[in-house]
Amino acid sequence: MSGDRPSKVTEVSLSSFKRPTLVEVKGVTMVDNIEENWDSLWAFQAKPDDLLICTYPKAGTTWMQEIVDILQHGGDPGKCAQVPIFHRIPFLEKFQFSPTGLEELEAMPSPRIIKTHLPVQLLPPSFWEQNCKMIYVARNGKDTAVSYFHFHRMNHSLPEPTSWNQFLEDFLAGKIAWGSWFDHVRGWWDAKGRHPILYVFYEDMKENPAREIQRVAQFLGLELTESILNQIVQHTKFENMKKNPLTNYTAKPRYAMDHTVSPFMRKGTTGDWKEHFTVAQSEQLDNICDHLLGGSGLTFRTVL
Ligand code: PPS
Repeated sequence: MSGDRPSKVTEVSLSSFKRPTLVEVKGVTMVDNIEENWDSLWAFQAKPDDLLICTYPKAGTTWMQEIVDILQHGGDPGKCAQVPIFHRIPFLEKFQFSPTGLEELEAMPSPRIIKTHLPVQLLPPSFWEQNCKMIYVARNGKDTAVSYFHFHRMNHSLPEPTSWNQFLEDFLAGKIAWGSWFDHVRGWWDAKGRHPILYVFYEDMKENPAREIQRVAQFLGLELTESILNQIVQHTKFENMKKNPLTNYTAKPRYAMDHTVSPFMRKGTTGDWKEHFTVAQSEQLDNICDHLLGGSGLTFRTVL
């Protein structure tokens, strides 16, 4: 299977491809095609052995997807299906391209691994009813904002950003696709007390990938030998995933993602935000963190 086709048109070019607009879904800012398909998304029927990987965009989703897929295949990347990661683990709320995420999942045998960026209150209820396991990956807000800004530039499934300053203003106000980062990371943090959710930090994965992969394996009830663990660490290193066409998103057609504007696998570091934020912008984000995450026990590292 190659890249996706737009669901509504057959012939497209970079110039004619229409980026989505933003709308509100139950008070959360979303791309318009999610609102248009909301009823079928909400009615999604999860199965008890579905595993959900949830993130705010740009938190390290693809990294966790690749780790989990390899873990589920006995630690051998060669045993995973030789198709891009976005087909192996469908994106639940993908509606702009055909097949949609819902169609891909319908056709997929169990056990399924599913990717979503939905905030906790918008997750289809069947996931809770079926008591599905969930892995949530969170990344500090500053690096997330920078990564998301560059992703908006190259990914035509998102509105085109004007400037970094405007984008950050919208990010801080939660007026971007998938809503407020602050509400997202906190909502899923609070939910982990009531449900089998493994909460993982991108910064911890950078600091000690072996330790975090081991945590994921334990959560999934899998035992790992030292050599398999090392193999997974090597295979999922940023440099290796960046050059792997099955993980670097170059299999998407150029009308969907233009890697000449900014590569999907861009920097893969903690602290790149310092190249973008002014001191005032950094303090502003810190203050909102204090206000909105204060008292939750949830804290982020912005340098390693
Ligand atoms: S998406 O589109 O929301 O699913 O994107 P997501 O995969 O969550 O995030 C992309 C960012 O994660 C970085 N990345 C990695 N970092 C470290 N190690 C590995 N293996 C890795 N794989 C992906 C990717 O480079 C994006 O971050 P930035 O800061 O833009 O480089």
